[in-house]
Amino acid sequence: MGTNIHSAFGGNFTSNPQGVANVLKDIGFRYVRDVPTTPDRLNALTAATGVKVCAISQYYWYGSDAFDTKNFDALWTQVKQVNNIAYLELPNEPQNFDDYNDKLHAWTIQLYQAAKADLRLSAVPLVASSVYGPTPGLADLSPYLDYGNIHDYPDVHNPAVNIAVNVSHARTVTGDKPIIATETGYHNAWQSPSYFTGASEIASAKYLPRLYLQHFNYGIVKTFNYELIESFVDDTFTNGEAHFGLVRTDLSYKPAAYALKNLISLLKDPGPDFTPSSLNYTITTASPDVQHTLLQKRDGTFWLGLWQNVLSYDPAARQDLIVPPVNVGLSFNGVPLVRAETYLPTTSTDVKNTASAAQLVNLAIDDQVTLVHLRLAAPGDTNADGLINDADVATFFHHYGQAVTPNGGWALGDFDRDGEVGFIDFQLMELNYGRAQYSPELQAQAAAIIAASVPEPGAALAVLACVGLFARRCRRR
Ligand SMILES: [Ca+2]
Ligand SMILES: [Ca+2]
Repeated sequence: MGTNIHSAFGGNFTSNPQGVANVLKDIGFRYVRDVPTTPDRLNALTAATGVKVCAISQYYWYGSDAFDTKNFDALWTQVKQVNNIAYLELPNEPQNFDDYNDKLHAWTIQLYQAAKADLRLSAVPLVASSVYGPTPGLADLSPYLDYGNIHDYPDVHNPAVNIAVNVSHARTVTGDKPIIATETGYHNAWQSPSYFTGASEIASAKYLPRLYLQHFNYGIVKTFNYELIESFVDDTFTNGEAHFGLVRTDLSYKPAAYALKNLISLLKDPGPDFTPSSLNYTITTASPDVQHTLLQKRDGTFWLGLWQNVLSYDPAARQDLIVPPVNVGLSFNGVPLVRAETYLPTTSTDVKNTASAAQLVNLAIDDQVTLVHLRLAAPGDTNADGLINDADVATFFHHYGQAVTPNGGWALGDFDRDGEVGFIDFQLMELNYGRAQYSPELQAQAAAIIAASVPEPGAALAVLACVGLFARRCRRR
């Protein structure tokens, strides 16, 4: 998750750089996006926070001259001074300028060649410029680019409203390459005379977590909020450009800053990439508006975000809306939960509700994100107490060979849900016996055991042999 900054504009970046660093670290962003105009300010910020930079590769903001090749050498001199560059992005919204096409073509090729020739920057991926509408005239630049780019503004609407069309426009430039959203967000100029009146600060704190989760659902690999700090003071709340920030010009937090801080705090899982496993789950609700995002952490637990995809703010009446919660049931194909905890990150990281050793979780979902942390029972854990131990083994062997109902069978030992307590269930129990975590790797191994479960002649003999082996292992413990 990233955010946009404007270090070249001065403000807090010159008067209170430590304050800016503290805000970035406290919210938890790992990326910032900015022009490289003032490398010293960016380097001070990255040194203080560890954040990485998406460098908008243009020469300050002077119209299309910013990406006229006469200025390329000057831009490149700046880029080479910036530490911690994670992305080199082509110029910002070039279609604001009538003469953009030829200039952008020449600039893109020059940036590509300069980057590839630079020892430090040759592996840094290039991100396309964001575009307004289908832009096949830029498709020939795709070979130079690693990522597509969208600027995804929902205006006053639901967070998901423009994602699909923006992605389709980006794909006219970069085809099926992965997409980064280098800008998205809501402003809070609720007294703006224009149609784009923004949303209240309260509504933004509900919308932004939904927006990030929706981007994840659409496969967008990284999303940058626009922007970290309000651009200037506007006490009349009539100028949208002043009120996109998560924090005000005095660095005081708006509700959305807390919401994203809480979201990051609950969902972060730093470490190397891993391959998540799958979850067989059913969401039962009468509401057509309930949407969700499923995530997994390295410890094997799942995090399910749910919300109603409805307005939290009425832009015509300029007031917050009170959205009644709807009932939502969660179940897992007969697999019980060891524990479920719910959180409301818009306002807090505190646990709201818990359930233990349950087959079904009942939730009340409104227009803010509810995060449900799910620890499912691992195969072998008949009583869903989080341990696979001799008590489970005793239950399992007591029912070994029995036919059971699909939904009641787990507690008796039918861990692969095939209607009987059999050899595959034994293999699954042995896989997890004594282990503290049902990691994604173990979940993948369990799925492979089930996938390979074609009954063969001689299986009964194998069962007897393994039962003997397993019993010895149990005694040793
Ligand atoms: Ca157990
Ligand atoms: Ca079974």
